[in-house]
Amino acid sequence: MVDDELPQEEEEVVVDDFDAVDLGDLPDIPDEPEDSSIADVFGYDVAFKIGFVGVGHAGGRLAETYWKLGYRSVAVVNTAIQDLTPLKLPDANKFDLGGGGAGKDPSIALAATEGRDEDFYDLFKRTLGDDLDYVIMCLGAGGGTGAGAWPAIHRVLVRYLEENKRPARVGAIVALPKDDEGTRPARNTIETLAGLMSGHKNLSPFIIVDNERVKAIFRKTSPAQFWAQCNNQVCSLFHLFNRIAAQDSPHTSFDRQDLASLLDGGVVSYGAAPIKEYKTPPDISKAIRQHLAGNILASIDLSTGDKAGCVFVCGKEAYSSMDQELLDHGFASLNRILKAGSTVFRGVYPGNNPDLRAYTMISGLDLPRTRIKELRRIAGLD
Ligand SMILES: Nc1nc2c(ncn2[C@@H]2O[C@H](COP(=O)(O)OP(=O)(O)OP(=O)(O)O)[C@@H](O)[C@H]2O)c(=O)[nH]1
Ligand SMILES: [Mg+2]
Repeated sequence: MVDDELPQEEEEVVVDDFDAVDLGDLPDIPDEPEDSSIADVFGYDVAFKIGFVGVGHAGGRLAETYWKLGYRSVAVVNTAIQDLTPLKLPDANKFDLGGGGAGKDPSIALAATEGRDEDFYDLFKRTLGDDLDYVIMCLGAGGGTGAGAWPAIHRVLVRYLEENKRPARVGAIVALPKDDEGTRPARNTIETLAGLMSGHKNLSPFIIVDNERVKAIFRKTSPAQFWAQCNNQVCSLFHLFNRIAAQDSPHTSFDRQDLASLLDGGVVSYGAAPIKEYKTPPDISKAIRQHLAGNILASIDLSTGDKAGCVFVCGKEAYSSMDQELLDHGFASLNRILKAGSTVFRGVYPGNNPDLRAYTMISGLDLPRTRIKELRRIAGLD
């Protein structure tokens, strides 16, 4: 090192005559804007900050399930205090519209929301925080409260996000009734779906749970566990995508942008397939197809989808010994299931699971037309 590159010792500056300039009374400097974000409690990163607003009994339980997973931007609204009380959420996150329930009549809940916009706004301010990437409304389409109160919740959520300079990305998780619930829930559902799809709401992601399939899949579950297990399946799988998209893989990462493309694509469906045998290409593609077709989300023609994410989580043995071409075949098989020209976002992660698992989300789907037809018939509309 040459001499003039050596650090120079700083010369001490001595101020012996200090003449202050007269600037009058200096205005107060405002404090840093208050940080009103609400921290989730996962202990690991997630890709997006997501808030959940549950409306009605089903919606409240779905939102509570997200709270149990570690999300903290959660609010629930009901017309029946008796449905709010059992939810394991702080009282500040619950909002009672009053009236003791809507008795499966959405017009009662709609009337109960009139003039309550500012109450909803305050609830969102108190419970959701201001740094949200998405907010998802959760509701049962066949009841009275969820079906009647969601339009006001949606309207105020959009305003809340806009005023907080957040993208107005609002999605929905909607539960369809079982056949044996009868005419009224079926009719409410048809009207609710029509409302959710009308105008330029662009609800995204739009997740449709079919309770007729829940009934079939959880038929051996005790009544005490029934809704908890069903809701947990829907919510924990969705959450897993949010978690995976924040993790780097030494192989192929499914990233935040990939997940955003799927969540912004409208109607989505997702499934998880454990793949015990992975010797031949069909072992992989068949497992993926079966689990997308046999889960509790409403059955949708997958060939209407235009984007998918497929993440393989490989146990040690699979990661170190299986042929890479099997995974490539799995990705390619999804491309063939979807609309021509579709995109499949890929992820391959080494995991602690003993087997191989495929987690798949498909987006840009049509509505579950066959199920809607059945519900129209039950509603006496066809
Ligand atoms: N997936 C799911 N569906 C549910 C759950 N609870 C109720 N449902 C379904 O939701 C519909 C009834 O909606 P509720 O949420 O109970 O009704 P509500 O919105 O509270 O309306 P009212 O009780 O009429 O005031 C039915 O079709 C049920 O099958 C749940 O926890 N999960
Ligand atoms: Mg209710």
